[in-house]
Amino acid sequence: MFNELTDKLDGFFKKLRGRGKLTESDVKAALREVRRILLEADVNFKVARDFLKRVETRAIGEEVLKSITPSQQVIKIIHDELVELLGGNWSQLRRSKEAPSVYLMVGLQGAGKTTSVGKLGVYLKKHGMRPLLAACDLQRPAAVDQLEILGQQAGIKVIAKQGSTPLTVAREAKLEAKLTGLDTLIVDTAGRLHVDDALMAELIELKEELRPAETIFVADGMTGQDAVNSARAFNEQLGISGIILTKMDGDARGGAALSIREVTGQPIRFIGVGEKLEDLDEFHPARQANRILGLGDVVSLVEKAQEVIDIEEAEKLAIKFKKAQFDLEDFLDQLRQINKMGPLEGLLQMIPGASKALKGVEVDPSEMKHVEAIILSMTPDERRRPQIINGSRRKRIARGCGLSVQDVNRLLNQFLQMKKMMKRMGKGGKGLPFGFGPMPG
Ligand SMILES: Nc1nc2c(ncn2[C@@H]2O[C@H](COP(=O)(O)OP(=O)(O)OP(=O)(O)O)[C@@H](O)[C@H]2O)c(=O)[nH]1
Ligand SMILES: [Mg+2]
Repeated sequence: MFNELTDKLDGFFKKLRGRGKLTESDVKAALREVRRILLEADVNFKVARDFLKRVETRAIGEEVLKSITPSQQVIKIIHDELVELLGGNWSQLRRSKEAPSVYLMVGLQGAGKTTSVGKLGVYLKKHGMRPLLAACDLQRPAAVDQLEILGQQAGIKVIAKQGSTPLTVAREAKLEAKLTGLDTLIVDTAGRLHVDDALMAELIELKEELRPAETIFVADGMTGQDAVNSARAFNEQLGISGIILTKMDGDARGGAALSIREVTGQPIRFIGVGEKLEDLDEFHPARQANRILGLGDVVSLVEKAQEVIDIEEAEKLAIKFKKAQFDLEDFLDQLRQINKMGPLEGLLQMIPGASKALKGVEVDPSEMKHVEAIILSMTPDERRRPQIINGSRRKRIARGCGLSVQDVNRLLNQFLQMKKMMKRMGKGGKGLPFGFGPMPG
């Protein structure tokens, strides 16, 4: 959904990462480029401007520009501000003290309300709720049929009454939920082509009657800034508490997703990613920001690495990698550092592309003791020049640490692979894991 935006930002970050040092004017120029990218993705003009002002204020700070990885830091700041822009933490739907908790679904015609009623029903059912659906769109006869079909597919009961009024159906549905012990009521409503007084009057009446736990604005993500503007209008006139952005599987440019929270002050709770009942995803700002920035979870990796990795050591190591002077002692040091950061597998998944590149050099943390024992059984000369470790030396090392020759062989293979990979990464200028290097100069 954010593919185009992600591609553009990715190209931009690659350029930025290639820089060793950054000056204030570098940062300003870089942010102008981000601004252009955001506007091309149809982000609201004012939202983009304010967002970049916040990023700039933080990025021009002393620590960032003087740090060893200024470009990484700038990217991290963009990421953090993006998470905030998208709403910070994802929060569960609110529940009412007294059952049923009512979710009133509102929005313009064709936005995806009825479909989303079904999807939300399926989602809540999966999460242990007992939902009931109410067909309160009585503008179009087909709307009731549509919801009844969705209810059948989802195995969820639908309250519907052709020829009645929305208010009557709503009242009946709420009573039915109470009487039958259903804890959740999701209410479909009619849409209009434009925000108009008649539509709002009907919705206000429904809202007063139902006192919903949430009033959810359903917006068509493909319509970009129109979705944002109607969300604002609904919020001002009716009051909404959350947003579902639909059709995010299509070629939505992402502008609505990036602007709607800031403009309305209300969070995106879910996104619709297809026409099927299961095609509803929770909208987690941090994950979405990672996706938009094409970062994998590199941000938490940088954070973790900063906590535990000795920067000076890492710098020295990076130079060794580049010159391929990396030996078994460095290998051991590196493994110890990595080990401090927690399970390796999880870490690798956070680095885009790394789990593939590092395949075969993964070390189970529980194997660390073995690795240490093997390397410590070697003479200092062997550790520095592993190529001298022949068959008889392997046997001696194995005996020394109480492990088998195969264990020693495996370790030496892992080492060679890591060395090869480091050399490649150093040459390609792609940067080493953890964002250290290749060092400038
Ligand atoms: N691809 C895709 N299509 C969707 C999504 N959500 C809804 N649609 C489609 O959009 C069209 C309109 O959806 P509805 O749920 O009927 O929209 P509505 O807001 O209830 O429309 P009205 O009742 O006429 O106001 C349907 O064809 C849905 O299948 C989505 O997340 N992805
Ligand atoms: Mg509908």
